[in-house]
Amino acid sequence: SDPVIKRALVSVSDKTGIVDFCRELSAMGVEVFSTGGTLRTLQEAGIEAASISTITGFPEIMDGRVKTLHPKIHGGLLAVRANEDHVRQAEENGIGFIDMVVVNLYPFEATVAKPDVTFEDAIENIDIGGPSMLRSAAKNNESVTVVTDSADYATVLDEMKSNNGATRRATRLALARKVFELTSRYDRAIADYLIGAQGAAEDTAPASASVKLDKELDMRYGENPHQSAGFYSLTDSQGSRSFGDYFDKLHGKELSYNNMLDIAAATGLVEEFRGEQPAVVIIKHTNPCGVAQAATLVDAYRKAFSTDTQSPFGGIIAFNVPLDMETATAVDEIFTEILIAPAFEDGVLDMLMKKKNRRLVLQKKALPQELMEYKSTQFGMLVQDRDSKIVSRDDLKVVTRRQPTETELDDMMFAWKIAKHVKSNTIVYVKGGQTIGVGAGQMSRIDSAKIARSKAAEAGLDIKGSAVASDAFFPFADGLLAAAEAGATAVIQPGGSIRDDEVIAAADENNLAMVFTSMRHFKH
Ligand code: 93A
Repeated sequence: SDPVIKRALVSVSDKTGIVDFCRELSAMGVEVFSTGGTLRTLQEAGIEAASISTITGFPEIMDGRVKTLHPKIHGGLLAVRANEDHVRQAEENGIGFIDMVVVNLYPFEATVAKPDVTFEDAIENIDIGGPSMLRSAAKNNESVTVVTDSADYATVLDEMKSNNGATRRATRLALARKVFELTSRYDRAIADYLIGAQGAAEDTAPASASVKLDKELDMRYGENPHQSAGFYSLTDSQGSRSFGDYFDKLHGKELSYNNMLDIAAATGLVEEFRGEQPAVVIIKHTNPCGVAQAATLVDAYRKAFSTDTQSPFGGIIAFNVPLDMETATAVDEIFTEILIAPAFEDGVLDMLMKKKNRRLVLQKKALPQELMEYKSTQFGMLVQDRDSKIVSRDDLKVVTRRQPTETELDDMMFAWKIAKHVKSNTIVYVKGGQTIGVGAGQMSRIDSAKIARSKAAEAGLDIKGSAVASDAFFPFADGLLAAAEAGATAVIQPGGSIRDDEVIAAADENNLAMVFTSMRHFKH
């Protein structure tokens, strides 16, 4: 039969209705035990209640962090009444059964919703003892009634009155379910808050409350001639930024919608090589079709171009150092839409301006890595921090038996920087500071790998001894095996697949050197 409720623990932050509820419990002969604030409220209303400390024999300590966390409480809640051992152990340890728990929690969500909440305030409002009592009581719903919602006070009282001071099993089960729904929501809210705090600790800028857009450039059309378009400068919590702040178009036709996207892609990638030896980035439809670094800019250009001698036509080329005459002359042999450089050496502009349509763009300064990035959908705008992080050599974790050679490490780091700027799924083969094959934007990683390999073959480049980068982990060993078969000897990838063990074993079998970056670079 249903257990008669004799002893109740009452500990509530929200004291709504608690006085009336306990008055009735008391009238039915239920002994009420309470924590500090609740006890005061009840006693001030003239209700007979005792301190929880009379059960625990312990004071509330550490600013109330520890008030009900005690075996005399949890033993009293969790003991299975029908279990002889439990009953004996309760007796031996002076534990009395507790038949009812009335608890609502520290108002965590309301606290963190306050605009001026401090981190300390949020942390102090994580209730530990409350959920513990709720969960103990809910687990033992066979014998214990747990009430966490003041809306249930009346129902519970009515039932007790009509059922000899006991609740019914179905009611106890429903109340127990309510507890676990509450505590899972509660923990979710805490985790979400900590995700935000973690972002702040990692120094990522919070998204602005509002963004203002102002038309900066008219465009003849959008992605296609039947779409109208314009370019807007923006102002957000980080200040204002516009195309004109960073770039000067020195020559050529007006910039198009697609040009702007390609300029963003080209400068994003070339900036990875700022301050390093000369680097050249050739972009087509926002993806790099050739990237290289060399002792001279003209060599870097020749190497980048050799990756793919078809796609650069009508492409965009960006340089990390001033554009010199020798390189400009080499570039002039093919038709390109835009050349972007941090400076143009003497005479170079005059020479390049002979082609009327080719746009020449000066990048006046670097785009700050901490700028937030916007991307629009038909239904609103997405805001995120730039993918400004890149691992250093020290961050790489070698997971294979074979350590990478210095040359392999150089190529892996180079490939990784490029992979970050290629649309996912991304596979990039690199050898000797030059892209050998780039596989971009495929729905399957394997297809990207196939494309990268066939691009290398088409360009007549030797893929043997190359390093391969993958923007996200290889889910299975097959992608890695394909790279090994193609001739790659070193692999750089984030790692983190549940099949990493298989992937590593496959790498070892093929004598590959593989490193994990623990950071992926999806690009959509
Ligand atoms: O700080 S706690 O996590 N430590 C505890 O041991 C504990 N026991 C109950 N918070 C604890 N409580 C919570 O105190 C209850 O969940 C309730 O929200 C609140 C009631 O405190 P008072 O009766 O002092 O107002």
